Amino acid sequence: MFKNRCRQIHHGVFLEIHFCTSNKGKFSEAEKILNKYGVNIIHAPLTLEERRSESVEEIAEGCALRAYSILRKPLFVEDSGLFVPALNGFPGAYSAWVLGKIGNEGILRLLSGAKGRSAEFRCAIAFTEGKEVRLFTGSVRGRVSESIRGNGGFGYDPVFIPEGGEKTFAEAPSLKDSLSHRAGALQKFGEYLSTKVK
Ligand code: ITT
Repeated sequence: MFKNRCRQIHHGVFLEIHFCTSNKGKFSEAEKILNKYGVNIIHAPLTLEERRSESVEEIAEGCALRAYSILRKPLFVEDSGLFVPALNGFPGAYSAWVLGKIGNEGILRLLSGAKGRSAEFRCAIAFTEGKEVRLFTGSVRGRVSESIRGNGGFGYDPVFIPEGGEKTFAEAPSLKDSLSHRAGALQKFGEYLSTKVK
């Protein structure tokens, strides 16, 4: 079924894949990028239990298989997190939980007086049609700002400044669209989907 849908791209019809996520911000970023590759994504707002791991790849892989057991359709999930070396990689795989508990204010508090403010966003997309799981990863380096700035984006965007810049992702959403961890992984995923139809 998936292959038939892929072939339809040649006749101007979009390929459709479900994106299982509870995060609307992730969904709209993915939609913008994958549309450029002729892929139409359908939002499946599932909240999937995540396995305990430090690795976004492992978490995404487990979630993809769990989601497939529910949906039984070609789908992808995405796990991401903010890794801060001065905090030994925290919040990392616990990013969603930490944001809910202490917010960006809490991250700034944890870093007051820290030796460095460097940080990295990592993202892993896991795609499955039921059997194997394919992974596509992306990352972006930068630093945690001194204050919360900007209204765009979501999550940690108001405190993350990408390398070489001065504005947070929340202050420069179009910059985020081109160089974020998610953009990197989505571009690789889009390329893969394009080659599948050739
Ligand atoms: P899922 O249903 O897709 O799991 P989630 O929001 O729980 O949605 P994760 O488990 O991957 O997502 O947790 C990632 C956390 O890191 C979450 O709090 C996000 O808000 C945050 N995050 C991820 N990508 C981000 C980005 O591009 N900008 C800012 N914060 C981000």
